Amino acid sequence: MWTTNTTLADIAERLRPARRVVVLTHLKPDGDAVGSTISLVRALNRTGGWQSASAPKAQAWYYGPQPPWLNDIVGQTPHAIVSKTNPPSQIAGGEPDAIVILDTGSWTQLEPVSEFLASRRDKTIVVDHHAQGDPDTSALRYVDVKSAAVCEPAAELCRLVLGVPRLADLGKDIATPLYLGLATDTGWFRHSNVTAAVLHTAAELIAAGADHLRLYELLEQNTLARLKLIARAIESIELFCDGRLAVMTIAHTDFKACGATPGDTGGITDYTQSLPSVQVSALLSEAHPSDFGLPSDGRPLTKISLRSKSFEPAIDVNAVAKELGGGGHTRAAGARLEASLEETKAVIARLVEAQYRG
Ligand SMILES: [Mn+2]
Repeated sequence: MWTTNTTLADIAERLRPARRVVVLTHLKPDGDAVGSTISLVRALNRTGGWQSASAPKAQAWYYGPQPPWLNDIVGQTPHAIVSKTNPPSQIAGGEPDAIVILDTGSWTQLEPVSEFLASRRDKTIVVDHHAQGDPDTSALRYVDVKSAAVCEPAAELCRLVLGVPRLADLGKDIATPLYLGLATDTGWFRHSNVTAAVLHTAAELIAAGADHLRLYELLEQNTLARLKLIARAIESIELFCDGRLAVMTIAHTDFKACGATPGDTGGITDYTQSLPSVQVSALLSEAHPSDFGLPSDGRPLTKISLRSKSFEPAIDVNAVAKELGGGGHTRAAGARLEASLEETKAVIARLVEAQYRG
């Protein structure tokens, strides 16, 4: 069962005395993934103990397509990019005492590190806010599906690790990446997952000095390549289910023609969510197996991003994604399919239609 079996206080208790901690997250890290991992690494490295510049106590690892703002957020904080030529065995630099995975607990989101994790389950801790995950990834789990972002429990974990009374005491360097996760997973505090709790946490983080304006300007800027990609995505819009489902497609040739990368697709589903008749938005983009750490066998691969609005009858896009081996949240979910864009479009139209029929 994908449920909590520990407390944040217990996790903090285990991490504080650890000498070497590896902090992981999902493929293609987003604001919540980078924000939660970098803030925890910073908190752990502030706890002192055995560490030096060349061998820090904690480091974060990333894999899959990287967001363009990654280096701005990460700065000098210890981290590594896992790739075929830079595998975990090479980066680890010694056996970790603990491994923390934030913002996922699904093997499909952890492929580049799955071998590394498989033999280290006993020392692996997951903190997540997704409805699904694989229990055999980790010995200890803290799963809070009510959290809008994993940066909510991650903020509390940082507070406990540092032993400070309030989130406002975390310091700007930890508060800023945490705020990034809250802001991006809620669409800058607009989506249905906004709660009093997430706004309280955001307020505390701003009190701690979180540089919210710099984050907004950094995250919400476009490159010309991305703007051109958005134009192509909008050009591709097709409506299904009496106008309630909008599908956009991005082919390899679109990425190439625009000079864009898979990292440029974030937030594009919001455009069709602005159509009054549309309840479910799907963005289908042609992907390379290597984006997911998979070997290429020549078969087509399509990445699927799904969003749904909350008006009735609300559609659970997590249920749709689950049928394709993916997952996420009720209003935002994703999956990938070994099929062409056209085939995937037909599959999505059929699955969403089935949701309406109940
Ligand atoms: Mn998240």
